[in-house]
Amino acid sequence: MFSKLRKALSAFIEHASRILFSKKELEELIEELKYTLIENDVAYEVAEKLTEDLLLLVEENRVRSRKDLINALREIIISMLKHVEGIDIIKEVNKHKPYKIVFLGVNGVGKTTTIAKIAVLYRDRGYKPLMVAADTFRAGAQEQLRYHGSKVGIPVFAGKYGSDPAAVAFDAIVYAEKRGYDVVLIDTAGRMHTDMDLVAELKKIVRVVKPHRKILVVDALTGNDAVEQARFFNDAVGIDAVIVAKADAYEQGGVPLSIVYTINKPIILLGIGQGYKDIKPFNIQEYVDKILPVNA
Ligand SMILES: Nc1nc2c(ncn2[C@@H]2O[C@H](COP(=O)(O)OP(=O)(O)OP(=O)(O)O)[C@@H](O)[C@H]2O)c(=O)[nH]1
Ligand SMILES: [Mg+2]
Repeated sequence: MFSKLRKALSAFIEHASRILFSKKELEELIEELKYTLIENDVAYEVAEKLTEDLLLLVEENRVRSRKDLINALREIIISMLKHVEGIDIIKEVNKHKPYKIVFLGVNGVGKTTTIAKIAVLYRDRGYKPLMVAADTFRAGAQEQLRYHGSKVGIPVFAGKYGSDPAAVAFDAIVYAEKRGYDVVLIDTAGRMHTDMDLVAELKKIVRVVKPHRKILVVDALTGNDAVEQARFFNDAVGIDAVIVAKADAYEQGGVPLSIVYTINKPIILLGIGQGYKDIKPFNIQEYVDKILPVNA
């Protein structure tokens, strides 16, 4: 996980540590670092901000050793991630009943699997989740959610194919209220994010459902595209948080940092495999520890 970014940053640190006495050479190396970061899925504006902040510290003579360099990078990256407040979708359940989440994302990113994983998280903590198949368009979409539901033993609410997804979601909420469900997890259609009909449909679902949270799922392996999707969905519908799926198979590493910095929304969870337990909280410290070498 994230090993290429770590390799790139480590190589930079080793090289830079040897030329700390020459500000000019160091500045050139930092400029090179910008492009290495971009190659590892760090969005352009993020790579630019990171290297500019580092240059500033160099100019202020605050980078005099390898240790300073690692500390500087660590602080810069943490501050880019920390200016966004996290949210806890487990704790929030206690504030609303039912607690409603609409999941968004383009096709194939891992949305349905992620919803099943989250339903399991809630169930394991003693809550009663309901999963809702609000994709009434794509053949197989409802069966997929039903399949996961039967695997994990969590109920699924589905409507008829061709019916209005917003109406299905609305009926699901009425159903959940009557039967005492704590959480309603709504799976939406995942056509391409450039599809304006889809945006209209998602807006309608949001209007009707009035979700407590709108969560975007992205596939880490799509790199910069994941960052673009985050930007697109945030502009079009507005999102509260992001889940990065397939982090287990992802080596470049720049996607989490880029998403948080570009759209100013937290990453709450990482998908780390195909099993139903393969999900974990995104932790800023852990992420930084993974992409930077040890400070020794
Ligand atoms: N390695 C890995 N695979 C994952 C992860 N999450 C999902 N997948 C796999 O990604 C594939 C697509 O997952 P789905 O959940 O069907 O994706 P979706 O976004 O619902 O796709 P559509 O409904 O077809 O648009 C499946 O083979 C999942 O097992 C993850 O965190 N890690
Ligand atoms: Mg799906």
